Amino acid sequence: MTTTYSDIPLTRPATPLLDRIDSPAQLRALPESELEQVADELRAYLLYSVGQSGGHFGAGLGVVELTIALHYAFNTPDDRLVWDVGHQTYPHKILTGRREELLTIRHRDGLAGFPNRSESEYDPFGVGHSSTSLSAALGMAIGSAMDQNLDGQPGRRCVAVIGDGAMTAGMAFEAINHIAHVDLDMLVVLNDNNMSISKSVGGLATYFSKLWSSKLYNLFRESTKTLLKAFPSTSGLVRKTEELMKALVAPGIVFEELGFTYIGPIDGHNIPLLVHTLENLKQVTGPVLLHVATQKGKGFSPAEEDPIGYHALNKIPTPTRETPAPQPSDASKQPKYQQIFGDWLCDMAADHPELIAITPAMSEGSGMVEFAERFPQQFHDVAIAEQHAVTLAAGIACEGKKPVVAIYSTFLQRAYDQLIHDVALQNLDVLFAIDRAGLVGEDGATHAGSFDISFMRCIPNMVIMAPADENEARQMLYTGYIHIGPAAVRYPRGTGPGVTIEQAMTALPIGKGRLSRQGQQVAILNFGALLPTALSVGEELDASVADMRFIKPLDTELLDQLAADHTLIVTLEENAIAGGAGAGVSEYFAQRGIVVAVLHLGLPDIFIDHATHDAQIVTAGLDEATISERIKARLLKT
Ligand SMILES: Cc1ncc(C[n+]2csc(CCOP(=O)(O)OP(=O)(O)O)c2C)c(N)n1
Repeated sequence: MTTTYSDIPLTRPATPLLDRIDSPAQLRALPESELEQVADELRAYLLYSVGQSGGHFGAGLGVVELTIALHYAFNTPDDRLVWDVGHQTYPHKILTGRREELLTIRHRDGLAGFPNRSESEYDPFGVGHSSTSLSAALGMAIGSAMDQNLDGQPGRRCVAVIGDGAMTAGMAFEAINHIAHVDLDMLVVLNDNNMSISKSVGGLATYFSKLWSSKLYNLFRESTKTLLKAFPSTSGLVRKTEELMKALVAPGIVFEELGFTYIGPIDGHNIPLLVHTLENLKQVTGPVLLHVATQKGKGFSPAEEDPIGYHALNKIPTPTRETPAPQPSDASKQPKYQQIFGDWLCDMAADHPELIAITPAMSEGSGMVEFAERFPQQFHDVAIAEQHAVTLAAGIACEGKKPVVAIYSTFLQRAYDQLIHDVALQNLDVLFAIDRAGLVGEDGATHAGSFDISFMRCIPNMVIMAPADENEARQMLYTGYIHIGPAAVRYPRGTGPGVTIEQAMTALPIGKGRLSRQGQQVAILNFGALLPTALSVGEELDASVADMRFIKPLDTELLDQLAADHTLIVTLEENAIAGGAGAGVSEYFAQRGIVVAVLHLGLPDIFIDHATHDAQIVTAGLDEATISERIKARLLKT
């Protein structure tokens, strides 16, 4: 029985058994009868630790028992355990020698929020984006089979753990198709909690729900004890086991048809059942899919009741630590860019019935919850399916409607061909609201929106805008909406400088920037959210500062004028320098034969690890002091 907590401990709970587990081998040395206690202590420690550090929450709580059972049954790290997305791996990190460091998770120089190959040998695959686990684990299974053929030893087992949300992505389907074809030994654990970040949507979710509520599952639950007795846990009675398992397979199960041995659904919080099932599955050859039913937020009542709100948790602030008041993350009242987008969407939809908003499973993060409630007919959550989201928008645009694709910069990477081939090449009328542009802080490099300017700027027909403040964001969204053709507005995570937002919507002239400060000698050309920094540096150095607004088309008139009046042009953006907006400026000068000194400031050619956004900005050399130093140093050479 899982212990259910209702408070987050503010002092470290006693975890005598867990404290003795510094590696999965030590876990495996325990008698099975002690695993329930390990689960209780692990959950208590997880609650305490995430309360101290902040971080992903509900998904980890839901896989405490599954994580224990997997490490107990499999010989990790030799056997490969590949977690999908990786936001649920805090229990895995605790059991794999990172218990004490968990308090540093997502902090600078601390543990990463996701599995990371350079962090631990127990993390065989780095992750952060969803639905990669099946392909990666299949690749490992192929490698393992090759080694096995060489030395004749039994191969390493390869296990992928994938959520029902992640299972909705094209990549997962592609891998399932190929796994059946390759037909190697491989275990896929489907961790089905009926939740993505929001409620899981789509035909697959409905199908899983049917399996859950099927007579078969109830029968299975009731006869668990008998089944456990019948499962030989260590013997090699493969045939008997397979026959028994076949009996559990519902006729017509999709996965069976696709070439998997399908088992389940089984209770993902029942450790003995999990351990015995996994032990037995080791005897089964070929691809196996074990369907495990879990509850997101399990064992912490507020998260069980509100799994969406408790997907992640903010660190409990020190002054209030005496009064435990766990807050789901994003509880702050400050208007963020995400809210500005959501408000704009509602305001537009009220007058524009042709508006169709699309999200690939990120309606909360993208600020679309109110819109979804008020305009359900104009809202499509397509599940974790970025490629589909973009081509769906293209199709909608073909019918004279106006799709707005709300998508994080990092996840748009998945849909690059769709952006080029399906939208831009056909010059279709789609607006992209690109969220989390630039560095994103604690989620780290996997989630950074570092590349969208570079990868969009080279695509014909695109109009690309970057607001410097909240009001520009609103007006740019409107500008992109009424523009006919593909347009993108890229805005950062969190809050802006706090300017007044005009309710009235006014289209900006396409390809026109504005001079924010007139100075001399140096002109800082700012693209996007770093304008306040640019203005401070401008004050210090008496430099001109332009809010360029458009990355494409560039305001060439303004460029001509600034190049003529200044000795140094500095471009500033929170995007990779390589191929970024600054590169566009230099290309323009080169084409026109304008000779002027140019300094590009942006994200350097490295992946920037998790830390606060401010710390990441310092790492990138984009803080005020460093920018000022770099400009002064460059001036000395001009
Ligand atoms: C390609 C991609 N799109 C979106 C996300 C954002 N995201 C992180 S977790 C998550 C939900 C995953 O649901 P599921 O696989 O069921 O795992 P659970 O959280 O329920 O354990 C989403 C959409 C992502 N990580 N990667």
